[in-house]
Amino acid sequence: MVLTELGSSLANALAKINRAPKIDDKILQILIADIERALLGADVSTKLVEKLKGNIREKLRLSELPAGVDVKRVIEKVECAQYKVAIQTKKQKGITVIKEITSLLDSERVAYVPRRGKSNVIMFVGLQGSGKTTTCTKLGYYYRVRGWKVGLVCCDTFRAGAFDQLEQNAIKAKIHFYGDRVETDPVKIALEGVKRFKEKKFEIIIVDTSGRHKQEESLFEEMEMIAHAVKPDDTILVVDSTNGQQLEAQAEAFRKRVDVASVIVTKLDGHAKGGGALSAVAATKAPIVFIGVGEHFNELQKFDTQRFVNRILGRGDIATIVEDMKEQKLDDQKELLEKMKKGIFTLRMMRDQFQNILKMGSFGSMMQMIPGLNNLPKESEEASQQRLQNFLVIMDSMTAEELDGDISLIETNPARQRRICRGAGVHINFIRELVMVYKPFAGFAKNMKKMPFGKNGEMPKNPNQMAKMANFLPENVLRQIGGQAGFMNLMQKFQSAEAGTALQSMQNMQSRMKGMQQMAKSQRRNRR
Ligand SMILES: Nc1nc2c(ncn2[C@@H]2O[C@H](COP(=O)(O)OP(=O)(O)OP(=O)(O)O)[C@@H](O)[C@H]2O)c(=O)[nH]1
Ligand SMILES: [Mg+2]
Repeated sequence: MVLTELGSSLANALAKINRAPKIDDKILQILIADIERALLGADVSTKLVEKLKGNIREKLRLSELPAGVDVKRVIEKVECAQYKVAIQTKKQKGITVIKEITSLLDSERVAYVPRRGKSNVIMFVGLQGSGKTTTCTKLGYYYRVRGWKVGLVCCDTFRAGAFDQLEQNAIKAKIHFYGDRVETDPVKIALEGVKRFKEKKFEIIIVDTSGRHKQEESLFEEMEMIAHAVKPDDTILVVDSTNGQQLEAQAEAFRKRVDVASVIVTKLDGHAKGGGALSAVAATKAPIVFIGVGEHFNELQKFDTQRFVNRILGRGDIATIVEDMKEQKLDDQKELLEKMKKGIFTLRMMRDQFQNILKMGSFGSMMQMIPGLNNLPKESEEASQQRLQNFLVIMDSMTAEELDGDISLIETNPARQRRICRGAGVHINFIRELVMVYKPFAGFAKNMKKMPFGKNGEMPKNPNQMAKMANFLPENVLRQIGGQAGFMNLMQKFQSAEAGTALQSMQNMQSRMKGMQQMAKSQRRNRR
């Protein structure tokens, strides 16, 4: 998980404030010292930490706050209406502790946003091994699953095997690809690839370039020539987070030679010192647009500073889930709901839901966005994701009759089970597990008839009805999201993330959460 350690130390520091009976300067000093320790531990530069401390001390003067202001909220909240009033009366610049931490990662500049119906040429640059080729494919995949027409151009003629690497990635991610095994001039390839994709009205054209192990003149010259030839709309610098604070100098060096419009920071998965990398890049004022959190195509997360800080502090990020679902048109699940309300839930429906989960990004990154579920160990996330993939392969080798029929067709027929598993190339145990995961889903659908949904399938708004709804969740899921109160809080977040469609998203989430939980459960059972 990204920066889990930093997140939990900051959250602990803030929790101390909440526990303190009275907030005075001494408590504030302790908070500042705790924050300093946490940030330095995550490799954030001393210079930036000193600046942050100075800002908090200078701008958060407890004695100057008007009477009646809730000091705890002032210290903690990202946006605090009460403090805004205080600011207006005192004519101070608004600052809270979390806002200060957020500003460490904020680059202020606005990044390029691709436009639909137009050819957006995006060129990737960066040092050798920073993750350019992997990230090109991840970004291509990101746009493809959102319905854009995507093409990849391989201009790396420097490293042997570069062509094959990108071609194979493109095939796996189902993205169009252009490259030339014979041509040695990267500029010619770039021109030809971009021209072809433009002619065919591709909307996202990604140009992968070669890297060098350090900032060499030959790398910069090649980069400049390609940029001059294809005139990219966006140039993305890819940097490896394991380089920590050094990234400030690296990003500056690239920006001197090409117009780096935005940055992607890779390899942030499980890297405790990523705070140094993110803050070093932000210090150059180039906006971070995505972060790489694993080697798979879906392990790319859109980067939004405030949402990111919320996420690492364990406050969840419902807004991103709702946005992702809308972008991928996963929020329109009327048909699914209608069927479930009639008590119908087939294996085909489960397969579609599992595919949706995988489209949303990695399992772990999605869990991180749900308050209360963001502390699962990495190992269990990976195992769950793998299990999900196995289930999909199994369901792919089923006939229509098996996918749409009663589960007893499979459950009571060992010969059928063997045939399906042979086709899928998995052990027979997996199908038994699949049946075990499926059954509670089907049971849940049967229960849905009794749930207090509105006329059009919407979630109840009335608190009593909401509480009733919470009782339909499995006990352990309910406990993890903080009981009835946690559930209601989550619902409200969905409602405010986007009224209307978000309610439906919540319903989808409910069934997904149940599925995840079942998987975690069967996993624990297997381990025993
Ligand atoms: N764990 C992890 N590994 C990553 C991530 N992004 C890239 N990698 C790995 O980093 C290694 C180098 O990635 P590439 O995409 O080949 O790097 P590159 O910048 O294209 O390298 P050159 O073409 O040689 O300049 C590969 O093993 C990738 O799988 C990430 O976000 N997390
Ligand atoms: Mg490469």
